[in-house]
Amino acid sequence: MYSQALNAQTAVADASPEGVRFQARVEAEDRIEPNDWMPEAYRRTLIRQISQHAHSEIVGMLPEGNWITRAPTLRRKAALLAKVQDEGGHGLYLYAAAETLGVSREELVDQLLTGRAKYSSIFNYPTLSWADIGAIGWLVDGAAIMNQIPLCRCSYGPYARAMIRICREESFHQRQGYEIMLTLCRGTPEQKSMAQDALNRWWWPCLMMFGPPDSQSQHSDASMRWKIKRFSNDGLRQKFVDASVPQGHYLGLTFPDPELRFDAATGHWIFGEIDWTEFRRVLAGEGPCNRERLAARRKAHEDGAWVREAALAHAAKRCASVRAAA
Ligand code: BYC
Repeated sequence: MYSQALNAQTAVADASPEGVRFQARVEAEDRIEPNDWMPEAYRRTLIRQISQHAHSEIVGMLPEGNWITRAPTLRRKAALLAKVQDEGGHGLYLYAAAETLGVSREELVDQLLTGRAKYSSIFNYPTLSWADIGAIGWLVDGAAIMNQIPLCRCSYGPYARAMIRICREESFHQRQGYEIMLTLCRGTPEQKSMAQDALNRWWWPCLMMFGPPDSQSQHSDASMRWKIKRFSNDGLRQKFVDASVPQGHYLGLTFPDPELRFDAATGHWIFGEIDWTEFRRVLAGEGPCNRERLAARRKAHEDGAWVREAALAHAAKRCASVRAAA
């Protein structure tokens, strides 16, 4: 309800002189910087999206982190460890980008830990086998790149700049995931069937990552007008399907969608109906791992309390010694 009300409000263009100037700058592809005037609704939309994005990176470390100790070789372990660390780094750049909009890191973390903030639905699914790590890299990071490349041109400077480095790293993640899938698909029949099982379980949740259908996307109109979003949810979902289906076929895998077919007239892959009831259930906290994920983040936060206290005590001591020396 809140979101619908907010959208209705943001969909109306700001007709004040500042609002008109702001929109003209956006349309001229000028970057908006933290100290520039911006409509309050633009600021709130960015805080919402950037913080959800940051939370997704941090919660997204959990399903893969679960496999670091069980990666099949030292090389796989090193690559997975580096990938999970990259995700932690992405979360930090994104929290820093959100902070430039006048919200504190503590407030954002509190919203996540108290269940008031959303993070990507995809991270509420379990990683049951090693092939899931391949499928996540190939498909989840693949979907993330499809969504994030246009964000490198987002109208808000700090978010756009953070996305450039994030996209470079995501692209490496996607390749390492596809390479895991390729190795499994060229391996024993058991390995290939693990890869198929992972694709069967991750395919539909990956399509949900792009958000509700355009007809139900509350924020799209305002975000497109402000050039935060450059493509609609359905537009990006179609691009992802078009890119991924030939990759899956190259692996010799089949997609868990009997309606999937290539439409020569449009050059697109047509796919079946997404189960939006499942999507809404996951967003409402009823996905397979929602409770587990939040419990893990709360425990990490509590376990890290001593680090925050020690850092504050250290900073206070340094301030005191600088003052004493002055
Ligand atoms: N899951 O009006 P809409 C990663 C919410 S992490 C949960 O279309 P918008 C990675 C939406 O927030 C990838 N919630 O919204 C990390 C809104 O709710 P509120 C994360 C979703 O913002 C580790 C409501 O539904 N990527 O790459 O215009 C390992 C209505 O939706 C979802 C980003 O965060 C969802 N899937 O469009 C590997 C990218 N979809 O706020 C990989 C940045 C929608 O009104 N975000 N909702 O309560 C975006 O591009 C946009 O926010 C979205 C949604 C396309 C996701």
